[in-house]
Amino acid sequence: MNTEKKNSARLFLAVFPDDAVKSILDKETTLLQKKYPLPGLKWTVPAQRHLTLKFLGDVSPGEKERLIQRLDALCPRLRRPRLLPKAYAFFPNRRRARVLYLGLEENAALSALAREIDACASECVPGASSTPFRPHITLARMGRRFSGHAALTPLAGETARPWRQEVDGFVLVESRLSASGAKYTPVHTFFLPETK
Ligand code: 3AM
Repeated sequence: MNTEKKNSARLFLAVFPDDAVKSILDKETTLLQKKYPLPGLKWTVPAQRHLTLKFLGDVSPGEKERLIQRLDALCPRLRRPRLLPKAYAFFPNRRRARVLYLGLEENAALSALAREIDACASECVPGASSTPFRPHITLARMGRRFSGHAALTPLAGETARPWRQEVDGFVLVESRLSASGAKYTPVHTFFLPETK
């Protein structure tokens, strides 16, 4: 294995909720946990909840440095979008759900931010995943043996308690996988200019 490959890190770009939103998500998720105490439903921990803007996969040190430089240079030309919650839903669908998430509103500013980041990231990290952008915050994951899909039916499409967050930046995060789940470490923060 060459050194670049050996030193690569599993990275993604994400927006983390601010403290007010974190607290709302925490309260809402606690209510859901009480309402749906289903075995095999693994709830995300509050500090890890985020909106993924772009999953990059394994990134070499050289690619990482180039990406940070390019995104830092791009940020002053980007706009701050708003995050607004929509409804609870499932990936890939309710019957075969592997993920329970809170869907976010797909407004033009948020799509534009994701598009600009995607273009820049794909150029700097040619092997980056090309999964379409579906703004969401993952709340729980289902293990292979999870059998509570029918019990979760009432939650599909249920609208969430409203909140809003202006996105003033985003973070490059390293994800280390282990048997006890993923551990996230922030690598670099990118700042978006104030809206005039
Ligand atoms: O929790 P969310 O869905 O926002 O699902 C993974 C998680 O996003 C996603 O990247 C985030 C941090 O791990 N992810 C993991 N592997 C992926 C892949 N191969 C992936 N997204 C696309 N392709």
